[in-house]
Order: sequence, then C-alpha cells, then structure tokens
Amino acid sequence: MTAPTLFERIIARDLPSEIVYEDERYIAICDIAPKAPIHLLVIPKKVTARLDDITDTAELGDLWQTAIKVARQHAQDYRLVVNCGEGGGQVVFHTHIHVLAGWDGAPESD
Ligand code: DGP
Repeated sequence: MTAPTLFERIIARDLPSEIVYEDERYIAICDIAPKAPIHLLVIPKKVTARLDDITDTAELGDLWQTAIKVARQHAQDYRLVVNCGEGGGQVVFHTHIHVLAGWDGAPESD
C-alpha cells in the first residue's frame, strides 16, 4: 500500500486546508503559498500523479470544466496552470490545476 498523497490527506480532513469547493469527484482549496491574489488548486479525488496520466477524454474534460467553474466563482478573468513533472515545476504528485486570478490588470509576469 502506498502512502496517501498530501492532497488525499487534505481530502480526508487529515490535514487542514481552506476548502472553497467540493463535490463527489473534485475538491478545490486555497494554495498555501499563493502566487497571485487568488490562488486555488482544483484536485480530482481519484488519484493520478500528473495530468498526462489521465487518458480518459471525458475525465480530462470534467476536470477542466470544474476548474473553469471554480475559477468563475472567484473571478471574471483568470489563468489556469498545470505543472507536469519535476522539470515542469511539479512538487505535489497528485494531479491538480492551479487557478490564478485577482491581479489589478494583467498578471505581473506578463
Ligand atoms: P505544483 O508545483 O504544481 O505541484 O503545486 C503544488 C502546490 O501545492 C504549490 O503551489 C503549493 C501547494 N501546497 C503545498 N503544500 C500544501 C498544503 O499543505 N496545503 C495547501 N493548501 N497547499 C499546499
């Protein structure tokens, strides 16, 4: 048996987090180290390590739709980001989409 991921522990309420959305298949939480005024993580409860492990098109679509829904609940304009693998900046190996928003104008990095 493998150890639960950090996000599985958050989903199980074994670790605290600020939950902003939850349904049967997904949860969204506030990022602990926000890189934008609004920084949320949309996480499937079904564990895969990284986005490209999800091969089912409908499942991928549902994840992105959920990220869009959560983003639109918090902002009109937003950025969705996925880091895939260490070389892509991924640190937590439980698939998630970053929702970044809330800048005054365009994001600072642009
Ligand atoms: P990534 O680099 O794509 O794997 O992003 C992981 C994100 O997870 C990173 O922005 C920081 C966030 N994070 C790490 N540990 C915790 C935690 O314990 N709680 C919350 N809410 N976020 C965390």
